[in-house]
Amino acid sequence: METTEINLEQHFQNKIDNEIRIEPKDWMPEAYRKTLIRQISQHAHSEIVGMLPEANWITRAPSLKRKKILLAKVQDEGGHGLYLYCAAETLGVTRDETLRDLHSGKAKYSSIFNYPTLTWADMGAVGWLVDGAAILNQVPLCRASYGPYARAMVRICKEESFHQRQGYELMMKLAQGSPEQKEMAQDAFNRWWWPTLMMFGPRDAESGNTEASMNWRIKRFSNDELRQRFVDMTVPQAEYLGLTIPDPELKFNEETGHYEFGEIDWEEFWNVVKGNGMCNKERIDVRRTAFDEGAWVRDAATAYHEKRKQKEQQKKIS
Ligand code: FAQ
Repeated sequence: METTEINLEQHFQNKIDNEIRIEPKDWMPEAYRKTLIRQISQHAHSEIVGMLPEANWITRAPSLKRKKILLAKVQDEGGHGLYLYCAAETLGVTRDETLRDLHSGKAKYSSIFNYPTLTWADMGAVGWLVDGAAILNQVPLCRASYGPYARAMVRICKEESFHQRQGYELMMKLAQGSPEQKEMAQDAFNRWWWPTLMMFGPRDAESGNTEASMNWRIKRFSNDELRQRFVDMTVPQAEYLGLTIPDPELKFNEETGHYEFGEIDWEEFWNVVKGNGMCNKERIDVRRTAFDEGAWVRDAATAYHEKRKQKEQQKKIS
């Protein structure tokens, strides 16, 4: 490494260690830039693919109020995707490139969105559990070292908090409803519990990116730390709803003050990540179709931009 590069790297790491944000025009090591592009674009893809399992239920929501809530939530997720694609663009990658990687299956997105939403209770379970897990993972990202990512996360977390609450409220209504409604809530809980624990990523021992991401203060907590936090937070919430946690090994450890839980099916996790989950193919097909069918909007926006540019040039000449 050249002396100037060592100095630049030292200066960069000093900024990180002193909690000074890195901004798009600042020097940064290539590996830092690449890891941010990887994480931010995967995060953006998760948001827009994450719209699909819930969008399936908009037309079937049981009341106008629930329909409005669900519509607003799904729209928020589209917005989160946009902020995150913009944040990724500040690192020198185009939106076309990131989307191409999603459509070709090269880019990952969260495993959780490859599970089907079978009943209305799934809308409660997704909001309560999936958004609950997302908040735990994302609040620390508001302090990520890269400015555009951290700032995008502030607004995203505020909206996720509303998403989590509406999910819990929906579950509460079902859990306090008729025996059939309670059974529906329990069934959704049973199906979403384990996939939600997988959202936090592989065990720390198998998490290849954590060490570097923590040194760069992109990640503040490891996958296992956040997963444990989620279990500790969610078990009392489930108890309040009168639902049973689908894990016979779950028990509270008085000494550590934490819940111990059963083994996650890591084979299932990696299978879903590799593209073989229940809905992987369907999700990507829908995204590709939406992209192709939206080509006319992008063409119209480009043509309008060109027209405006020409008009401005003509004004300058005359
Ligand atoms: N699914 O070394 P690590 C949401 C991959 S947004 C698929 O531990 P890292 C909002 C990982 O990419 C949910 N792949 O990786 C919403 C890596 O592969 P690579 C998304 C996974 O980055 C709610 C490999 O495994 N949230 O829910 C998963 O240090 C409701 C090794 O893993 C974010 O993206 C997984 N679950 O830690 C929307 C938050 N886990 O890239 C709609 C930002 C790991 O080396 C409805 N991201 N992999 O080929 C992060 O915090 C991190 O990237 C982690 C993974 C924690 C996800």
